[in-house]
Amino acid sequence: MKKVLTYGTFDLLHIGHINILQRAKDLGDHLTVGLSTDEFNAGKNKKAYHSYENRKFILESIRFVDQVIPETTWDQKIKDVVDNNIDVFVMGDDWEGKFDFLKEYCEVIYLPRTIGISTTKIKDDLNSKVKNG
Ligand code: C2G
Repeated sequence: MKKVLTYGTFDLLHIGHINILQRAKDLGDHLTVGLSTDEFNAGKNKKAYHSYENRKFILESIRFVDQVIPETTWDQKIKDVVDNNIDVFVMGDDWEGKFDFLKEYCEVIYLPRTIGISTTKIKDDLNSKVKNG
């Protein structure tokens, strides 16, 4: 069984998230998602709208996702790859090169981001609608 691993916050789930989850799953037979905890997000200066528990259940409801594990630190990836027998690590190309150290342990693939959508854009668009009516 070819196992794939990716990480993220996956807040306010949108097509960009679904696209990368689908493409990640298509690279193997099993997809594990390292989901950023609320505490870890604070370290990324991110405050997710949905709690970790809700983001986890939402991800587990997606047919491309087989397992969700917590992401609590930047330096858990090697252990996650080894402990979960991961063959392929996948991230969006906004992270291009940042995780090449994993190449010793598994294949590392950066996939093109989906243009025109992000959680930040959703929040900004909603805020401007509220302001401009
Ligand atoms: N993504 C994408 N296209 C978008 C938006 C996001 O392909 N339009 C991808 C990102 O590249 C990432 C994944 O969706 O691979 C999750 O994005 P975020 O939830 O924003 O995750 P991020 O804050 O990048 O956290 O240790 C890695 C970090 O946890 C990644």
